[in-house]
Amino acid sequence: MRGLIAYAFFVYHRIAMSETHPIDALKALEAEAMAAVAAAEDEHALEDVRIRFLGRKDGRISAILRSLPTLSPDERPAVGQEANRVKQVVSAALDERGTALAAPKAAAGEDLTLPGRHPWKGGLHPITQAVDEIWEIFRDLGFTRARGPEADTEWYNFVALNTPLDHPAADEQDTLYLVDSVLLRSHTSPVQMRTMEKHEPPIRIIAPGWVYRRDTYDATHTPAFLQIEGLVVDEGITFIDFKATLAEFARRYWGPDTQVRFRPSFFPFTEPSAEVDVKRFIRHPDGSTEETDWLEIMGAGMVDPAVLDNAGYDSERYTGFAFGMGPGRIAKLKHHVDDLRTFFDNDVRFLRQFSK
Ligand code: 2U9
Repeated sequence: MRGLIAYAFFVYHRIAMSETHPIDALKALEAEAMAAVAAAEDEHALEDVRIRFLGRKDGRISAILRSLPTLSPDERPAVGQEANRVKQVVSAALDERGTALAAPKAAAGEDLTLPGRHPWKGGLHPITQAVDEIWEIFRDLGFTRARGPEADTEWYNFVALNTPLDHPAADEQDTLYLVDSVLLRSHTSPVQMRTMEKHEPPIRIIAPGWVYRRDTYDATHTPAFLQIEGLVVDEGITFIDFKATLAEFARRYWGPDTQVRFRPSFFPFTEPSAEVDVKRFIRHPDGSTEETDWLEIMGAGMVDPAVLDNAGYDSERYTGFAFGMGPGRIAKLKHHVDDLRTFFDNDVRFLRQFSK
């Protein structure tokens, strides 16, 4: 009886061993892998097959190669050789199938060597970029940024700024009134008035923001637009500070070769007043330099003493200068855009050209 049990165990063991003999297991695995390669319908499925059989961590052929050290020394060389052969055969089949699957795409005109497409993630609007660049230059010159309400009173928007309500600039036809004597600011100047009321000199501020006018929408006007104004008030501020600061700004924005010109003008809140023009010298990649016409970039002037008095400052002691510009106009000049409306049509094919 004992002998019988021992014999049965011996036979069972032989069968079990022969079924799991590594060489046989490898042959079965080879057949299985080749069938899986042939059945893979696309590149993703093919990659799954590669990982399942040849993956370094969990690949089944790799597992057998890794188990070589556990085999007896006389079995090891044959199993090792067979495992490497299967690995090569399956690997070659994978490559061949990969090429076959890619062929129709290449034939259809897809260049598989091109870099991948990256969806555009958006960017800052060109006028916002102009606001940022202008602000950063004045920040570097020691200015701080100020803000105020977009709905304000006639006093802050006009009267305090030396602009009587019967002045053409205060015409109801040009201003968006909300209720009696309250309006949408037509410039950012009320911000400077309010800042002066709250703070003693020295004042060095930049006030960027939206302003509103009853303008028709055309190539040079939009009823809502961004403005950047600046104000400097202190003891001993002269016309030299005024010219030097604005010329320095112009050269930092338009380039060190830029020429600056101050033309006499008139604004109710400044005296004397000037319009500032620049002449750009654009260097082209071929080495040539293009000299532009004179371009008007801003209005400016020494703050009228009456405005300083309205803010509660002693106009005998303090002087200052102020300036205002439209970043929409600046962006137009910079990018050679001739119609302001293209900035607001929100056609991303146009706008994305300006995002970095
Ligand atoms: C205070 C005192 C003075 C601000 C100024 C201009 C000249 C000017 C225009 C440029 C183009 C407006 O956007 S635009 O249409 N601005 O020409 N602005 S001086 O003067 C001030 C402001 C506040 C208290």
